[in-house]
This record gives sequence, C-alpha cells and structure tokens, in this order.
Amino acid sequence: MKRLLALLATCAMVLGLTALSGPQAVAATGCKVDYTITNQWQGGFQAGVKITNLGAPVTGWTLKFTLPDAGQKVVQGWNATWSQSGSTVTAAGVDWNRTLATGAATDLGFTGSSTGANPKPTAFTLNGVTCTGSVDEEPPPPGPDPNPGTGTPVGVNGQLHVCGVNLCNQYNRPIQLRGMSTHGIQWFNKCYNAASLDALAANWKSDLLRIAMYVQESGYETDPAGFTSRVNNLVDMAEARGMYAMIDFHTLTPGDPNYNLDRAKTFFASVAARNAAKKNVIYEIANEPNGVSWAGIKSYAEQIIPVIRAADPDAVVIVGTRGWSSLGVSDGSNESEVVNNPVNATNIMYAFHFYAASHRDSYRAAVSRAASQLPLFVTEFGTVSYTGGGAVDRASTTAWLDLLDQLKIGYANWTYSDANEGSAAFKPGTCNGSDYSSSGVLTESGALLKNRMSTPDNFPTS
Ligand code: IDC
Repeated sequence: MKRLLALLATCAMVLGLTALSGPQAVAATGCKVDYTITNQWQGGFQAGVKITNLGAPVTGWTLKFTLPDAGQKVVQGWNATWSQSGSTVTAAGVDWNRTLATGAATDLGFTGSSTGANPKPTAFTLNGVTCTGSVDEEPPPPGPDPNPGTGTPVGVNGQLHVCGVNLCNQYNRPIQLRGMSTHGIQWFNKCYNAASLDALAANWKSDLLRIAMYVQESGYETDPAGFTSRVNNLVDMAEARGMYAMIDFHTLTPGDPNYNLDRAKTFFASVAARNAAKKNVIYEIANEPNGVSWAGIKSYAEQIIPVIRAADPDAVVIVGTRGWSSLGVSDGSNESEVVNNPVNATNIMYAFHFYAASHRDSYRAAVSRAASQLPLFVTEFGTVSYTGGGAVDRASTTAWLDLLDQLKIGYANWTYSDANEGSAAFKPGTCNGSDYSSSGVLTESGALLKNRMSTPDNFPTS
C-alpha cells in the first residue's frame, strides 16, 4: 500500500510538472515579459519591456524585477512610473495603460546607466505574480558609437525621449533639433525629392524634416491611402539622410481636432505600425487647435496617444495647444491651463508656434515661463506675419531663435518650399528645377534660416 501511494505521488508530480511546462498552463494565469535591450553604448543602455497579461483583467499594476548588475541604474523611463531601490526596479502603470485585459500587452522602456556589460533581468513579477520571462532579440554589440561612421543627427542621437522639460538623445542628454517644415504636401509635393532633401541634409545641415500633411483643404481626407503612403515615403527619405521626420497631422480648419478624431486614429494606427522600428519618427498629432478649449484638445490627445503607443511605444508625441498652438496666449489665456491640467501620458511634448512679425515680447515671455515647466517644441514658426506672407522681421526672428537656442527648444521653420509668400525658403519656380543648394534660389527668409541652422550642432555623446 505504501508503495502504491508513493507511485501515485510520483505520477502526480510528473503530471503536475508536465502541466506546468505546457503552454495551456502558462496561458491560464500570470503574465509574460519580453525584455529587450534595444540599444547600448559605453556606460549605458536602453531597454524595452513588453508586459502581456495572461491572467484575469487587472486595473492597476506594478511590475518588479531585479537588475542583475549592481552598476545598472534606471535613468529615465517611459509609459510607467519608474523607481529603483537597491537593485529592485518597480514600474507602475500610468492612467492610460493601468487597465490590462486578459491577453492585452503594453510596452514600457527606460534608459539606464551601467558600469560594464548589460545583463538582463530574468525574473519578473506583476502584482506579485511571477511572470514567464523571455529575453529574445540580440542587442547590437556594445561600443562607444552604436552607429559608427554616421555623424548624422539620427546616427548620433538615436531614439529620442523626453527627459524632464527637454528632448533627450540616446545618451540621455538634452538636445535641440533645428529643421524645416514642408509646405502642404498636397500643394508642394514636387518640392520634396532626392535633390531637395540632399540639400536640406547636406547644405542646410537640417536635423529635422516636418511633414505637413493637411487633413482638410484637399489633403488627407480626399485620399487617405495616398497621403499615408507619401508621408511614409518622406519618412524614409529623411531617414536615409539621417534626419528626424516629424509627422504633422496638419489640422487647421476646422480647428477642433476632435472633428478629425476618427481620421487621426486611422492615420496614426497605420503610420505608427509601419514606422515603429525606426528611430527617426516624431508624431505631431494636431497642428493648430483653434476655437476649442484645452479640455477638448486634451481629450483628443488622450485618445490618439494610446493608438500610437500601441504600435510604436517609444516615440515622442507632440500635442498642439490652444489658440493655434500658442499655449493659449492668442486666446487670452496662458500656459497655466496646460501646467495645471497636463495630458495624461508620458514621453510627450507640447507645441508652440509663432510668426515673428506678429508675435513678439508677450509670446516670448510665455515661452520663457513655460519652458521650465513643460517640454516644448516649436513645431512651426515663420519669420514673417501669421498670414505666412509679408516682410521678414529679422530682429524678432533673431530674438526668437536666440531664446530657443538658449532654452534648447527644437524648431521647424515654415516652409521649405517655393510658395509665393514671404515665409517660403525658395524663390517661386525653384521646385521646377533641380538646384536647391546655390544661394541664388533662396529668399531672404531661406537665407536667414539656412545661415542659422547650418552651424554645428555639437550633440553631446556621453
Ligand atoms: C498657410 C500657408 C498658405 C496657405 C494657408 C492656408 O502658408 O500658403 O494658403 O496656410 O492653408 C499657420 C498654419 C499654416 C499656415 C501658416 C501661415 O499652421 O498652415 O500656412 N500659419 O499662415 N499657423 C500660423 C500661420
């Protein structure tokens, strides 16, 4: 009898073990974590952490893991609230990803410092339950320069993230991106070709191409597939030249971005999935909200950002602000409406726009105040009046650019086009030819901007 019991117990153990290691047993409960080192360099690394909930739905979660090397420290994380105590790292879900249905996944990440190699943690718990870990995908080889020989803006800075009020590069150092915006690609499509983008990267030393895709005014709404494909193509052309690409969902009239909510969801789900693996993409979700409250803009942002994050979790997203992206100033308000009621999301920045001949000291004062409280990006500005035309205001433009340089606020100038208006960088007719680099094709605005932008960036690399 004793023997029989012992045999039964052994059978039960074997059966138990088999059940535990089978896929059904894993799927029935718990969680899965994919931990990937997406980049590494001397003294640091970047990790992506994908959590898949295999258990019952959770509302509110805490992930814990132990960094194997005592020298590893989390520096800056995203898509969760990160903390570290000793070698134990804790990441808690934020408002928009704290609910995870069964089977749902969310992507987080962080940059870390390290003193040597970057071993991966092997044990993870979610709300105290042990997860099955998976550490697939080989990281790029360690070394001081993960992109040897590529001194381009993207080659040096890699994947960007927001750090405090700044935009930081892969070394977790604040940088300023200086670049140009296209005009409406529905009108000036021919201006964006190999020769013009070569000139932008090589002669202008532009860090950034903002791709202005109008939604109305013969834009996206007339041909969603065609505009999506052209935007992707411009992302690739910027990437091939080492430039960042800012995908601008150029809403303007009507000014309430919620009017285009469904279009934005469709568009961003598509471009974010297609460009997720790229390091050079920044998403600008609403060009210039106007005639709409900050609450309305915030609500739009909190619906679009999760769509982007679901497909491309680590990209920076820029949110337009009230009063044509004036932080509310053009509507008689100011930055406090955003400071007091920020968008519930991490790794985001807020847009500020100005036209130098129309917006002067009071707008500069608002930017100076806001810059210590909000991550800002001047995703569009002109050297002329807000109409896009008129004379270049050199004094005001210089005051603005000096301020942005000093605050390390990135910018994109309206426009890299040959439109027949003062804000255009090229003389009318330039885009019918192939010369984009001689000084003869530049307008006064173009010459001023090229002169400002082509100075060395001196991006920090350690
Ligand atoms: C302007 C263009 C102009 C076009 C007009 C209407 O320069 O050629 O006819 O749009 O679509 C903005 C907008 C930007 C404007 C620009 C200048 O983001 O679309 O472009 N501007 O008026 N905000 C403030 C100024």
